[in-house]
Amino acid sequence: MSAMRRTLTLSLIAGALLAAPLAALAQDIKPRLIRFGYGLNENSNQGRAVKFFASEVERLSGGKMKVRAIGAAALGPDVQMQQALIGGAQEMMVGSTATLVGITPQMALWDTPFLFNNVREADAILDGPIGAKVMATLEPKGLVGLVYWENGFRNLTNSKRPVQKLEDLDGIKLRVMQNNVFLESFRTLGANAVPMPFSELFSALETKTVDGQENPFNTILSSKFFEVQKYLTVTNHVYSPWIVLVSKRWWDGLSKDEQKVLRDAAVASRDFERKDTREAAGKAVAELKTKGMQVNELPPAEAARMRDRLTRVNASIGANIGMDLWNETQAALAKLRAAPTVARK
Ligand code: TK8
Repeated sequence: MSAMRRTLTLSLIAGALLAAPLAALAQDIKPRLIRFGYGLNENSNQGRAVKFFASEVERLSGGKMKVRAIGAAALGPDVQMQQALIGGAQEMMVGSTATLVGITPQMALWDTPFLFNNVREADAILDGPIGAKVMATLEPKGLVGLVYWENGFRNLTNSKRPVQKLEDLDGIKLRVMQNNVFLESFRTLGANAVPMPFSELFSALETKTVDGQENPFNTILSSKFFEVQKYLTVTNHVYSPWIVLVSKRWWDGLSKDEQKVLRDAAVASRDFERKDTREAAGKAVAELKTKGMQVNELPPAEAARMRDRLTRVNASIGANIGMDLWNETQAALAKLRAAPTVARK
């Protein structure tokens, strides 16, 4: 090897040695970018909470971590985002627990009709050991669950007729989430239930591909379903949680400090989100009436009939999620219901 070539080789090696720490340094300075997808509009309880989470992450990390919030299902519907997280192509999302049943059957616990009587019960179970146990089933599947947010108690809308009794649902083409409990539940009620991603719902209602759907008051308002749905029936048939998810592939590459930032920001966002969601829900019905929706409560006898029919799916939910989890949940709820409620917030 000539002297010149040796010098060249040496300088190339020296260059490579220098470049390595520089690259590491650059990575330290460049903020970690988190693509955070969600399904609703920016102007919704979901959008507001994602925004809050983003600012918390930035604050807690001193600007070293940055959330890019991408709403309105621009990164795809829930199921597609879940796959992107598992594959590592996207870092975070928030979406319905109901669309996760294909990944982990235990999530179907939350789809049980009339499982929770009120938000106090929902908070206690979701934030307690049972909520954590269900969340933990995601990890071996490539997803890390951080917290549950409130989507809310679901209510029924349609464009055909006011639902005053069970039989009014006969033949109504009703969009449901991509989830067997919902499908079975509404078929049991006599509706023609069709599973469909949320992102396709507005135009399906507009073009009358489906006649109706069910979602919490807030979503009916923020997604402008009042423009294409005349009748709203207050059923509160199930409490829907949302869940904040992280790609496990990506999560495993974070430092302990970075993971802590995300966990802390998630807990703060949960408290913000539930408060905001409950305040907004309290005002949403009046607003929906102003927008022209005709709202009715089911007469108590009809509500009881609906409840009776819907809870017929309970046995199959128990079998799917495992009887231990089912019984543990029922016992925890019984204990909560027996406890004095004076300490209620
Ligand atoms: C938004 C959905 C929505 C859910 C549904 O991505 O699909 O009806 O209630 O909140 O997750």
